Amino acid sequence: MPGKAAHGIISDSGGAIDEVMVTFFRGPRSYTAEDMAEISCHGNPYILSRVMELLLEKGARPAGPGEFTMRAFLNGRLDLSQAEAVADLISARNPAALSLSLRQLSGAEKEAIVSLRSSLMTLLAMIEAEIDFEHEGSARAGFVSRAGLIAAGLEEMIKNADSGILLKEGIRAAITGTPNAGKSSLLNAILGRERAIVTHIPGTTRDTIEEHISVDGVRFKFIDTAGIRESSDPIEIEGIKRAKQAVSSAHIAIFTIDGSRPVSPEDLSLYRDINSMKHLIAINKSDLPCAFSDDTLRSLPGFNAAAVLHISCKTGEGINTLTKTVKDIIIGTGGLKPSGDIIISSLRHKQRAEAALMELNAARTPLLSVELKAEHVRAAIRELGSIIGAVADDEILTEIFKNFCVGK
Ligand SMILES: Nc1nc2c(ncn2[C@@H]2O[C@H](COP(=O)(O)OP(=O)(O)OP(=O)(O)O)[C@@H](O)[C@H]2O)c(=O)[nH]1
Ligand SMILES: [Mg+2]
Repeated sequence: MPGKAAHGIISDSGGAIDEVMVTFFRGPRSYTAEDMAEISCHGNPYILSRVMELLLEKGARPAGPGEFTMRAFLNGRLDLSQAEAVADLISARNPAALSLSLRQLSGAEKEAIVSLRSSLMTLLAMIEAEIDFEHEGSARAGFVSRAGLIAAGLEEMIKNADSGILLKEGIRAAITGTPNAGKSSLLNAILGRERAIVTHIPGTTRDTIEEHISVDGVRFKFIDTAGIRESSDPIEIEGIKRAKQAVSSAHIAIFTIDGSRPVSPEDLSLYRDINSMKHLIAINKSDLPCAFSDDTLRSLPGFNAAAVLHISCKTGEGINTLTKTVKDIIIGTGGLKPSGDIIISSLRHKQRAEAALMELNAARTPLLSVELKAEHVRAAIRELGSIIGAVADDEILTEIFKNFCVGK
């Protein structure tokens, strides 16, 4: 009977395999909107594979990655942004990402996009009326103000998208500094375990080491990197190259200095390389006497640090303050939005929204012919439509669903 679970024994020619519950869903009231049966077995991999074998023998086939969700989309049960939210939900690893995926799944994003898209359609209708009847004046004024409003809405959405993407994917914080500053010790202290090798030998770390950690519900990726210095060792040179790449693609750098020694020319030269990006300075080894004052750093040419902190990876002093400060710097200066203000939280959606805005702005160019205006607005409508799947081509669909785990 639809919606009711039945209890029974599943067996093959060799006898009973498991005691199971079977639930039958009659379409369209099912996940995919098709008729579906769900068999709940006991979670033993051996039992599961026996049951699976039996079903395959009887003519079933395993679902591909994202197939259930793709069917739900093709059958109109979910729009594209909701289908993508399912994938995000499955992989959400912190409360902020979870709440964003749930909002997207509930259709909050779809609603916002549909509303902007229908405003664009009204705009298009106004332009087409102008083409048909050539009554210019008042229609033109209406176009300018309406187009401006829609563009502002899109801009706001795009501005907040980075926060959404950051919250979902995590903020990359790269630990950089000269050899022996204590970078690997810092990664270990942040994680609370001995993840990276620490030795007194300068040049210990070669590869970059990345680990995720949640700070107050925000996902971070801390990256330990090779100490930067002149080197002739090919392995170290490769490590330094990777270190520089990791730093340049990070959202924030943690410039680590050994506070027990005077600031060196190498420290100064490295600082010049990173001072244009968002960064803080961690003066490490505060358990030892400090060899220079904060003022020495503050008077450095191009000093631009968001914070200067004293820490000791040995005693743990200042480590919690450091992670909180990193988070505050990102949220404060990056204007990380609370999840309630975020509509878009995927790069694909942001790119489509940007493309829509570009088309709309092209349509707003003064003195453009009405025909061209209409053309640009139509393109903007198409771009927004591709977010929710109103116009989805096969390539986009394959790309989206291939990232799903098998069976959802
Ligand atoms: N006293 C003291 N020693 C520290 C502290 N942090 C690190 N050290 C020591 O400093 C040395 C270098 O530490 P690492 O963490 O390996 O330094 P690193 O910056 O990763 O060095 P490379 O990987 O070579 O670039 C080790 O001997 C650590 O034990 C600290 O807070 N206090
Ligand atoms: Mg190291």
